[in-house]
Amino acid sequence: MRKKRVMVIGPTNSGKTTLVNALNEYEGPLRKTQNIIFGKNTIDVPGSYLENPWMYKHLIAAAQDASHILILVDQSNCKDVYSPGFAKVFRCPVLGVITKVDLRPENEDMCIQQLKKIGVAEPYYKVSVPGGVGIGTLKNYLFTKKSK
Ligand SMILES: Nc1nc2c(ncn2[C@@H]2O[C@H](COP(=O)(O)OP(=O)(O)O)[C@@H](O)[C@H]2O)c(=O)[nH]1
Ligand SMILES: [Mg+2]
Repeated sequence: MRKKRVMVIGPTNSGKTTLVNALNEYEGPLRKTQNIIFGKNTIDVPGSYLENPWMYKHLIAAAQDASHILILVDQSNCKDVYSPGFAKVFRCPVLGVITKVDLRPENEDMCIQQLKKIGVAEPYYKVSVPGGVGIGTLKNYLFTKKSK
């Protein structure tokens, strides 16, 4: 079986590739994601898979290789592209992540409401990559082996 990775889902421009690079400790240039990119620890899914419900089958197929799913909501632009209850289709743990928390703090409540509507359980992780906020916490949670 393929190694399990963290799959990152979110609309175009919500900070998926930036977050994936931070989780992989990659500091090179950003490239727009046209296809699924398998990183060291991550699966970066193009926003179009989410924005077109007929492409959900690709998300669900890619999720077979996921240890966790991160569902991103962008605090700087919290347009609602998710179907209600979307998070419930996955078998592995789903975490809600609010990205770009350095921008538009007044949108925080709207982002939280959106994650609830999607069916993601709290607590939610708040991250800002340039601010270095929340990345360590998320990495610890995702990559630290828990004793069974
Ligand atoms: N201010 C701020 N900008 C961010 C943050 N994360 C990503 N961005 C910017 O948001 C834009 C889209 O990011 P990208 O990772 O390519 O989004 P993707 O389309 O979801 O993969 C880029 O210009 C990033 O530099 C963040 O935490 N704070
Ligand atoms: Mg991308």
